[in-house]
Amino acid sequence: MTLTLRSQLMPEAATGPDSGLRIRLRDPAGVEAGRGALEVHPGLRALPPDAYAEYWTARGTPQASQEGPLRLLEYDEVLFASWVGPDHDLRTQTEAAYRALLAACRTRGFQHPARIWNFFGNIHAEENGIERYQAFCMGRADALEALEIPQAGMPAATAIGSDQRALVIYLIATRTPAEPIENPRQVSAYHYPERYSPKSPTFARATRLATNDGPLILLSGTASIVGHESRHPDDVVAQARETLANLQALHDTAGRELPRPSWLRVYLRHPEHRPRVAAVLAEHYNAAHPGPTVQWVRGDICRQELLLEIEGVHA
Ligand code: 3EB
Repeated sequence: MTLTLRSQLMPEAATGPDSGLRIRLRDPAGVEAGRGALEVHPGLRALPPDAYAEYWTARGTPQASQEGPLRLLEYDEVLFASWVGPDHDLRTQTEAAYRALLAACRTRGFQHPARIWNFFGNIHAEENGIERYQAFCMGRADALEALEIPQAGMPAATAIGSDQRALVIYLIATRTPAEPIENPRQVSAYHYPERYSPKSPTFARATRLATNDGPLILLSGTASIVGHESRHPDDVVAQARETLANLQALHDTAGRELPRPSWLRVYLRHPEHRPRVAAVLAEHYNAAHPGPTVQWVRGDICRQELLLEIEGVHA
């Protein structure tokens, strides 16, 4: 049986589906649950004027549950899960979060994480002698190793520095595996040389799910990285173009016949870069009618020199 999974970025003022997973970029970081909905606030700041809420809906009557910092919303073929906890001693916290999240998924028969988002504060600060992004990567890698998640089973992912002191993780898991997609322009993150992190980031560049509405492509956060190296350190326009070239290469690899992106989220280190990046996006997607809905967010990208990152969904 194919699964039903739909994703939408809707104006905040509009009435969205009343059940499913909702993401609202709002302070403080946290989760609201109840009435068949799981609402996650990653603690990021959306850039005005437009305000969107992200909705994920699935088929069936949802079953909500909670185990400490873990919240779960289970549908027939899809499980949404979230974790909100402290982000000090990030390696330990991340490992605990991933172990708890993935164990809860497995117990319910959802062995395959297809997409996961990670947010925590002070991403470039040092902790126990390493940068906190590296500490996060180590905790995550430890948990995936312990749970024996193979490279072919890695989810698409986002990891962004927020302005809050909290670890917020949420994910989408399925009973049957999503198909990972790697980018021919980029070294797979799990093969990055050690200098980026003593234990490599463990994610796929994108994952593909077959749904009742057709193929769904879940794009990981994508930046101006070619091979494993950051490109155009001081040039936000060139970074935007390189990032779009990466997204185009992913689309070409997944299959050109697949749908275009329906929505994108752009994380900007410096909000004042928005008009310049928006011009690059407009140029790139101007042939698409309608082009993707775009949400703009203030966030720190995992490498200091990277000024933006783009994630999204093709549907
Ligand atoms: C990169 O390509 C940019 O560690 O989960 C993008 C998406 C990035 C996910 C993660 C990191 C992660 O390496 C950074």
